[in-house]
Amino acid sequence: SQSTQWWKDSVVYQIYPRSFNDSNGDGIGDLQGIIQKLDYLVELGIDVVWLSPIYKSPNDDNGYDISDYQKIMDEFGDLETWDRLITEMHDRGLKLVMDLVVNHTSDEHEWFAESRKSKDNPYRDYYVWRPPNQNGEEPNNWVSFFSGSAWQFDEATGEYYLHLFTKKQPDLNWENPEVRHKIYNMMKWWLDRGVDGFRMDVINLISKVEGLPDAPVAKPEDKYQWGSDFFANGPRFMEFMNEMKEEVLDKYDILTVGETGFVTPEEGKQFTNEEDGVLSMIFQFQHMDIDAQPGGQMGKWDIRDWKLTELKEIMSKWQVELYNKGWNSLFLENHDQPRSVSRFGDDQHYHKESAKMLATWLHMMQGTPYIYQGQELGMTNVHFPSIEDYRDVEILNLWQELVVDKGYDPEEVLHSIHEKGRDNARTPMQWDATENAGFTEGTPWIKVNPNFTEINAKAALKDPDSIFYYYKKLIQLRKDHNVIVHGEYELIWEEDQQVYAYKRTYQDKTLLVMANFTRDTLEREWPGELGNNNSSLLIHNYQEEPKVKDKVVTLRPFEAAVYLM
Ligand code: ISL
Ligand code: CA
Repeated sequence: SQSTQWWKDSVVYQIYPRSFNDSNGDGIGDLQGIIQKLDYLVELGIDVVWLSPIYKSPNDDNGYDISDYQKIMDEFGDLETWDRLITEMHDRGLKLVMDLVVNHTSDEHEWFAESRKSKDNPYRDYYVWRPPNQNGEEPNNWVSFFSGSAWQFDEATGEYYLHLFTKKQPDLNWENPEVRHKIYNMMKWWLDRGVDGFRMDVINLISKVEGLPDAPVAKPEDKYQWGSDFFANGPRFMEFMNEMKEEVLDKYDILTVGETGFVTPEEGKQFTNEEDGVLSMIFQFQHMDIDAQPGGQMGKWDIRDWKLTELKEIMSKWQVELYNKGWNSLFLENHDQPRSVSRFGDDQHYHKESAKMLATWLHMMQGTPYIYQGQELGMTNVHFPSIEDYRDVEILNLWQELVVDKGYDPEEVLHSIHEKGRDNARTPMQWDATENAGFTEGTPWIKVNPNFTEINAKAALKDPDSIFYYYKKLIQLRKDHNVIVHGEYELIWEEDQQVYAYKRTYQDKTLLVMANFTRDTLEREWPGELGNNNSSLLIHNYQEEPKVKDKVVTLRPFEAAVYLM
């Protein structure tokens, strides 16, 4: 492999183009809008941009339903603008990672248009078709990620097709070598055009268990059941990935990150180790599930209390097990998740403090950090008063199933949407305090969070104490101190339910990270063996330095501090 592993000391910034910056007033963010903001990203200091899908799409799932992999979505621009974008990025030393969505296509992709025509169409086998079962119903009982059956009946041929996501996102049949090779060729086409890597959407769902068996009935009251045992990390997953690696990935010096839910650190090691792994790194989701009921996708709406020790266990397991054996990615937000300051911090009374604390805690760990657009401003969840204000297909399907079909209390469902809905991450980027937060001169496709008058980029750039400049400093620290990239992780104060503290060690350097996850002021005994006088305070999130006296450290609400010794 040609890899120089430049991605190990990089910081990635994720752009959700629809909500980033609108250059022509149609209310939808676009490629030209991104070009206009590249200097903002340079100022922040990030190295890589991961761009959520920009391919041609009818937007049933905002571009995660692709109808042509080699064209640009009309609303976003065209290939010429894209070429300009990547050139402008490379000129500024920024790399571009594209989203690769190949578990499924749009039903409007020409492969599917052909496939559904007849049982003997040459494209029939590009997708997963099955006849109805003996009762004339769906071939199995799998529930879709976005509510309802994972199967859709198609009149033309009297068969069902599989769609793990919406019915406009039919699953590709990876068992078919022709499908795989068309995908590899498409990947090469983009790589030859200059892209620096791929974020691979739900990549570990591509291999399904033969026979597509019924899922175990975990919820007898429901018609459809959670079938991830039969489609996550399936039997041929590694075989397909090795093929992709040989035919495509190994030929380029790129960053690859697999979006892989349902994985253990064991699997993480298998996928990302340097000898025979297949990806630079993966996104694991165990820490994102911490506030959800277990047992499948619907559980995410059922918010559960969690303990700091549970978070410690999850993060530490990944930090320790992948050390020198694989590579982590570090994230608290993306376009599918609520805003971290609202979820894990306090977006009211300790907005700045808790946003900075979370950033410190995450960025000092081992792995490649990802910042989701607006996270560097401390953008928060939005509480739209009505379902009419929401746009996300997952939210709309949930509402249909729970409120319309099953008669749940709308207020309760709306509450869950406020806490966990994906649109929390998709409100327009808050650039300034002018109308529509400076995102568009027209009507935005989704409403702006009303707090844009206070939380916005322009204000942050004027305030030396802003969350933005704090992120900038964290990114710079990673460049200045090897121990942040390479240090071995060790959890300290294991049982502590309020402070998350850990060490990183590399060669003769030790980093000590302390993060108060509560609204209380706490006193802790300064960790003995670290308490020498040569320690320097690298970064902290209050104006005044943390108080360390007589071997006791006082941590104010959401205070974070990092010492180097
Ligand atoms: O959104 C989630 C939580 O509600 C996740 O379960 C998400 O559905 C899952 O991580 C897969 O996400 C990816 O593929 C989906 C797309 O809708 C998401 O935006 C994408 O990140 C289908 O392509
Ligand atoms: Ca636009």
